[in-house]
Amino acid sequence: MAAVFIPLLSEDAVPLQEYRDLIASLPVDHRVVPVRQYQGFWWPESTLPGVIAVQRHFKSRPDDVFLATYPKSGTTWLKSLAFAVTTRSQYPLSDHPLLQLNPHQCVPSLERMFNRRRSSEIDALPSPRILATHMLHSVLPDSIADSDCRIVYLWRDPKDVIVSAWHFGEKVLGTREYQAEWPVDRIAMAHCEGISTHATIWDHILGYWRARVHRPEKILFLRYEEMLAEPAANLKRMADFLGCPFSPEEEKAGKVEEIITLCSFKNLSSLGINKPSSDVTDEGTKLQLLNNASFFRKGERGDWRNHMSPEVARRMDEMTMEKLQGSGLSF
Ligand code: PAP
Repeated sequence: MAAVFIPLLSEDAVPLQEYRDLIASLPVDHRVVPVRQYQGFWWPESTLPGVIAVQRHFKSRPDDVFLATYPKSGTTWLKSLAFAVTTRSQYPLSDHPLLQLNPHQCVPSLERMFNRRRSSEIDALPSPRILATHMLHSVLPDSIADSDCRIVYLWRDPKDVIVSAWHFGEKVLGTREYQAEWPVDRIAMAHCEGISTHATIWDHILGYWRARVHRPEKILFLRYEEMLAEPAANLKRMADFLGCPFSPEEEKAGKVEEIITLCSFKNLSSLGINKPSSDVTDEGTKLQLLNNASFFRKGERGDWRNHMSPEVARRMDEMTMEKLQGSGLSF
């Protein structure tokens, strides 16, 4: 697989204006950040122009690879691993772009690039491209959903997703008042009632899972907790799926472990580029307040225990069981 490499570019600060009237006509909710209801789901208002633009204008290529995630499910990690695995013959791991760039600068987020009027850079990428998306499967343009493109879907314990999003929310909003007004338990319970952005975590997972049932060879399901527990086996699965399996020589030379170490939370979060002082590029209006360090917090499983009451955690688990029941996907 060829290199996919997005160099650092100056950020265009003016978001897409084209769909302003359409978006202004959609139902709105201002309780946390402004969200609009579009095609049956609530979306952060700031990301919606990019979603609509992708639906209307994105042209996939048969050999595109999409990394699909619900926000805060391990996107940054998945981007780094997929990028490192597919470009390993181009870059020595000792002098790798991931040592100089945040993973979000190596693998572009589709709707963000469209939102920032940078879709021409996506068009200019050499094939095969690696692109990321938080869009639900049901709102993907037909050019992706009905295509031969491969999709790697990463999911994570919804309780930890909520906790991670809660911490991130404070950074996005730049205020501790948010955390006070919306404690984790309140966000989790709202989520159980279907009040969320990007659909609920369960609907997001199930959308891709059901699509996978129809074309299992094209959609790979990975789980954050399993990747933490068995990184080598899961990395090899991903490499096989992406058409660049590790050779016996590479395995013997320790290439799998080297990539795992390069992309580990410990390593990436310790790099200068991912320290709080580094500027982030390529974010929507709200996210301009962020810097690269915002994508690294703990990188563990089970942090929900420190933030969620046992009753609410039980409710979340019940929801997970109920939603996944009969799907063939086990929690
Ligand atoms: P995004 O969807 O906005 O891009 P995403 O990367 O999915 O964010 O979520 C960040 C989470 O992934 C953080 O989890 P936490 O809040 O529970 O700690 C972050 O720490 C974790 N993360 C980032 N990089 C890694 C990594 N290399 N290994 C494991 N977890 C990671």
